[in-house]
Amino acid sequence: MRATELFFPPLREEPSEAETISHRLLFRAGMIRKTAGGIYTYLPLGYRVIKKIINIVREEMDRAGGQEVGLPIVQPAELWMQSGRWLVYGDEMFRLKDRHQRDFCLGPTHEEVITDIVNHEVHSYRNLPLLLYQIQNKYRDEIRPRFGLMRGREFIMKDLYSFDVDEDGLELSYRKMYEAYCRVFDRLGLDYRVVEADSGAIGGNVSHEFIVLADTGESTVVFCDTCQYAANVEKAESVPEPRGDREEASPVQKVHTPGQRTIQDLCAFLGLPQHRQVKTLVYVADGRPVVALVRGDREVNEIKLKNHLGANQVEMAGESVVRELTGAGFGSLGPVGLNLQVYADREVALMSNLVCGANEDDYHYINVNPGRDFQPAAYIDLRNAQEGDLCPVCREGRLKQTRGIETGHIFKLGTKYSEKMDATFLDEKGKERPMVMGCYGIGISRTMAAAIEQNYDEDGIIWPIAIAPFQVIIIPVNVKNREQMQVAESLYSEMQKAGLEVIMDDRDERAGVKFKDADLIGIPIRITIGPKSLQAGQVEVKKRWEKDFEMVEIDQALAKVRAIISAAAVQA
Ligand code: 9G3
Repeated sequence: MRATELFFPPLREEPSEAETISHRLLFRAGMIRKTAGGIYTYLPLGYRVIKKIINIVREEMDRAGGQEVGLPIVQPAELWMQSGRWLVYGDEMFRLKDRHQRDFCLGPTHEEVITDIVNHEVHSYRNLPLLLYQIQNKYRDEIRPRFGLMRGREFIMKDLYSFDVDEDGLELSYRKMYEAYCRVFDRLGLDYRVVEADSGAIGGNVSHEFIVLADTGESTVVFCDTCQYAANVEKAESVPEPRGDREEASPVQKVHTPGQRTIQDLCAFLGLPQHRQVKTLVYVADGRPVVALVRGDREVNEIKLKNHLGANQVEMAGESVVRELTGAGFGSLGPVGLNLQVYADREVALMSNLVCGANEDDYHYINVNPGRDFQPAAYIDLRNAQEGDLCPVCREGRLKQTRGIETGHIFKLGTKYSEKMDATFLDEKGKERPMVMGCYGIGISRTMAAAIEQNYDEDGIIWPIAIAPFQVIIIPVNVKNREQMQVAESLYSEMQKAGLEVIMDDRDERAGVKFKDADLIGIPIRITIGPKSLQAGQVEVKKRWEKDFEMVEIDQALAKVRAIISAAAVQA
């Protein structure tokens, strides 16, 4: 490819609404353009990266025994009614009507479609297990599409579905996929962690996320500094640890605390630390009010509350609802004398002489003791695990916290869909049984963005070699200099013949502009042909991820480039 022929509209200025580095750089490097909110066009350089990610994913799905299919994007509502999910996703689902006024949706995922196919076409245990996958656009009408490709409304996903005769079979398929995903992310050259994750509404209760580490990631993961435990904080189990400051229960006292609303206010006003207080939060779960209690220095984990209640929807109650239910506003709430369903984090049971709101504005209770002064409906794991917590698995190590981007998520689904979609098979005894399923996703377009979030510097993108749009860029400093162009052209054709992905920057531009664009786009290897180097019969070879460059004999350039590529490659 020659730069003068490449459809490459670089942006000199920063796109205004871009909030994350990958969004900015994908724009500036002429890789994507926004067609509508959350809807993007991939320009040639960007699409080359997408295709490379897809190829690696496809190879590893095939190696794991996956068979690629093409599933429809336009899905009939009937299938979603059969699974009972047509109304579950509300506005997030893109819906449309055909000319006969029949309801369809643009596929946000494909459990219903694939299970319907398997239901009609597979009837015997002899035809199982089956691993079917596709790589296709998905549609989800996010309320706030943001961060460019990271949270789009149309995005590219690889989704694979496994069908087995029983749980043991699912265990095998799940492990095969787990290992295939590790090979994918190793080959992509990304630093990732596999963490236990919440399964959400999809069903089943075992799932793992593949998190590409990046400080800008939306996912918070905790991992043990001693054993292998790692989990998304949505799922991570918290351990109630006694603080060793237990006291004899003193009599409750009601204290006038004018204008004291926050935990911090009360710390100062009462001279008591955060962990001697309790936070009382009112939620509405599927329309019913519930109260959550956690220690003052902790955060409520709403996913844990939702999972414990088996609720579809859990959201904070507004102040007016809170006032109606408790007689007080935020900041003065407490469990004492509250006739609502109260769930307390297990740590609260270990507290003594705690402080909480008196359910009366400007009044709090001190010396409140769980059991004596209030009885929660249950003590449950209700708080977010935090850095420094005891590890719930080895109970020796301490948890560390880091951030990242969820680029893969694999689930054990069990029979949830096969029962609803009647996907059954006859076992060897002729007995009809529901298939046991798993589903496995990789966000292709999100992975491209995540790769940048993890690999960039002040000059632009630093693509892992496996997914760079080109492996090598040849830059003649002065395209009007016959000698420089001669060497550039011969290296260009030599590398092309050697099967390398090489782009020649033959634009009549100042060298500085060419270097900046090469760094911005993130081409891993840059070969510069300039007057000084030619005098010595050499060219400059520079790796994008290093500061300095090497001088190499012209006839050694190809060998040098090959050595750099093979040193960086992870075996396929
Ligand atoms: C919907 C809408 C949004 C959704 C879903 C359905 C997420 C939905 C969960 C999954 C689970 C797995 C197969 C590949 C890996 C992920 N958002 N999920 O089911 F109708 Cl609007 O998609 N599916």
